[in-house]
Amino acid sequence: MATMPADRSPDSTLALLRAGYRFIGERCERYGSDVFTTRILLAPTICLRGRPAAELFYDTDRFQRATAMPLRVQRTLTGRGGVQGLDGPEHSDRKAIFMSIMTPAAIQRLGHLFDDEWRTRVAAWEGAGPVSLYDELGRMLTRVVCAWAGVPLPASQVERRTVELHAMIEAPAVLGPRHWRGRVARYRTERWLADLIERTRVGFAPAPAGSALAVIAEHRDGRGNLLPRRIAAVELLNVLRPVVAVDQYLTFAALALHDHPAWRERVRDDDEATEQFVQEVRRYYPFFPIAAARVRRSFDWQGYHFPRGRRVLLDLYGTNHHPTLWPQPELFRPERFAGRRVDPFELIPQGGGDHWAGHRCAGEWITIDLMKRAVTNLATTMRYEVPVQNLALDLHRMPALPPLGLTLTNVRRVG
Ligand code: HEM
Ligand code: MYR
Repeated sequence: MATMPADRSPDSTLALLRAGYRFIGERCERYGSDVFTTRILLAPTICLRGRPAAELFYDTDRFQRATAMPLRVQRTLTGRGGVQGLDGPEHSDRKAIFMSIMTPAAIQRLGHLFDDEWRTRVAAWEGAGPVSLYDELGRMLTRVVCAWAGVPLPASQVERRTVELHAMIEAPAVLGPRHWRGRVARYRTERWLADLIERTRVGFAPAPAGSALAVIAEHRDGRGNLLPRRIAAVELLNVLRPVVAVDQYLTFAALALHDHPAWRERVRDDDEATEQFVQEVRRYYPFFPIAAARVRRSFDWQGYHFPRGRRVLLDLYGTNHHPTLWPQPELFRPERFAGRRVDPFELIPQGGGDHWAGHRCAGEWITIDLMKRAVTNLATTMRYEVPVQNLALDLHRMPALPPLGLTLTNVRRVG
């Protein structure tokens, strides 16, 4: 058995938090290997990147999710007891809830709500001062996802809930106050939604049929039991929070249109070009950095031993920037997707493998649909200027928010 290249540092947790998106990639380049071992959270951890590694990582015979996610991520981003940490039949039962919500008709309904919201907001931006696109998109998506999911949200609560949902997304990989704000936000949001689930179940807050609220509140597992209400709240939050997180991709898409103005013309009335553009935004820009699992039973792979119980991290960002898969990965080139069939392990910003059988993101189609609508809206329904501002992304920060969220000025409606 070969010895895995090893990072010699006694513990690399802080190095990972500091290096951010390039942590695994830099070391792979240093060791000339897409597999290496290091110590994270004081325990030996195997890091992987690339297509073959992604195929391995999504093999549910070899990997499990139970106990894989660090507690600091569960207490902020994902919650505890939700779909992300389940395996086997329990995972299939829970995942089916999410996938049943993702029908083409439901995705279109969400899209129409988003387009309507966009029309209203562009009218408000016209003649107003500078617009912080990221902040606006956060509030827009909070309103839209709550309406779509059947969650009542008075206008006076939009700002507060947007701030809380953002706080959870910004917290998992930072130390200090930003981390603690995420924990508090999760506690408060789970309480809000657990209460709503309860009121829905007893008939005080009837949920529209087929909405995420109705489906999650009424779901019964294989034994006929309802989900405990705290778990139901975690799962409802697993719909609300990530839809709001799409605001980051929409901001990245606007940045990309600004940096590559020729694409503003190309995406007009051209669905294929819009799709290529959106796929390249998902590939190129940093968002969800790493997925985590544990070895379920010992096995050997590519001459290396993977012992039972070992934590394994798959570099999603690094796989999307792998030079063998994506020639000149640091260039933003949507045309690389023209005529290319992308298999389930190559482009993995939202995880790889199969949506139903594995942990691939349940919201991938929604994300792509909202991104296409945003690109079309930016390119066809409005004109605006992007004043001089710091638009550099900081790959050391996870997530790598645009520093001040992209300011637009002089917004005018067209069409
Ligand atoms: C899982 C990314 C949007 C719902 C995941 C995973 C990633 C991811 C990386 C984990 C994959 C793994 O563990 O192997 C993203 C990104 C998004 C996004 C970058 C863009 C903002 C959404 C949306 C929804 C959603 C819009 C709406 C419902 C979920 C759920 C899971 C998940 C429920 C858990 C799936 C499971 O464990 O089986 N997402 N996601 N995500 N995502 Fe997303
Ligand atoms: C969601 O809300 O589920 C989707 C988007 C979240 C993006 C969060 C990015 C930073 C996460 C670092 C976590 C490391 C996991 C091992």
